[in-house]
Amino acid sequence: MLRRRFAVLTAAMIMGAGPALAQGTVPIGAIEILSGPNAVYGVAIRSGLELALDEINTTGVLGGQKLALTVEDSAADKEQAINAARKLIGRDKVIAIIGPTISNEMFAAGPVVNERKIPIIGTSVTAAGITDIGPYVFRTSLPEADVIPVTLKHAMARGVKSIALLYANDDAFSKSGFDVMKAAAEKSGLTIVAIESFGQKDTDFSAQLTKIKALKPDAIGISALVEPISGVLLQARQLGFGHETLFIGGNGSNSPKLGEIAGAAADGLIVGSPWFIGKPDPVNQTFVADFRKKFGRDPDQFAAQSYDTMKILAAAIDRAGAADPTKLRDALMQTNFSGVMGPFTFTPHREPASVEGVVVLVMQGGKFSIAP
Ligand code: 1QQ
Repeated sequence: MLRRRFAVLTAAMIMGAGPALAQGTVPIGAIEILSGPNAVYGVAIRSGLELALDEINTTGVLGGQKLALTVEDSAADKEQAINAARKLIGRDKVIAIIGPTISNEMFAAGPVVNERKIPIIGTSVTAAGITDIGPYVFRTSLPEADVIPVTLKHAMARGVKSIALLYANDDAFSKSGFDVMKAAAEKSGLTIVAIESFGQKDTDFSAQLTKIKALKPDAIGISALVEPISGVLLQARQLGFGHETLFIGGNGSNSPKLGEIAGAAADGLIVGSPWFIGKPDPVNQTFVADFRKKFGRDPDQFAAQSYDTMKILAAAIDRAGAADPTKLRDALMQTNFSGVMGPFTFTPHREPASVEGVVVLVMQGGKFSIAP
């Protein structure tokens, strides 16, 4: 008995088994922002992944193996995102990676993962060009190019004819979202009265806002992450912008954090989203109830997207029939899933195929509801 145990131990040691994975687990990784001002996105995403994992691991994948998820913090830093990818691939031998949280990080870490031929799936990245990184890069989040035109159409139906654009010029998502806003505004015949930019760490936007105020646009489109957008809104109210000006956000403002930081200054802002907490279908209502039960708070769009993505990944692992990244890539291409976001398939370029579910939301009292 003793001898046998010794033999097992030695074999494990000879094989160099490091911090060994439990037998019969399938290692997967996630790279998310869990610290710093943008942690609100990554923490929501991690929660969605965990809730989906609970459900998946009641039966497991590949005939009963558990999915073992390792989440690395990228802190919104490109180098840290790259290191996280290397760790997950080299140390944890993951067969797929979910994340990173923001486009800036994906443009840095995506090429590293793609080169190793490991599927990587963004659940929140919306800049143009993400899946151009390579054939192993997928996303389940709708690009801004699919969402912003819907938001602008809604604004125009409410009588908006002129717009000023304001964006963070040192972040890939913010810049790309601005490009989309500008192109969509031009295409739909809106008059662009001003284009102003700032750095994402800036806290004083008064020069830009003062200029814009003198031009009296019907709307201001802001492309930035949640902290700078909140700062812009707070300062705009101080400078006397009232509700005669419609504030229009992009994906960065799809977080309840907007209301937490900006308070009433965010009231009235509209934003397009592929998901809404009040979606009445039973799949979504069960998700919302289960999420509240597990975490004691409401899910947001980012949690909904990651919840579906984990299930899309688990189903693809089963279809692949083995914990094999190349087979998994092919199996992901065959995705035909119905989740809290609605029906989901990938285009041949590994983007979400359907934009039908986009709704325009309005922020009021810290909560989003369907914009009237
Ligand atoms: C991107 C985004 C962010 C708002 C995700 C959190 O859309 O970086 O592409």
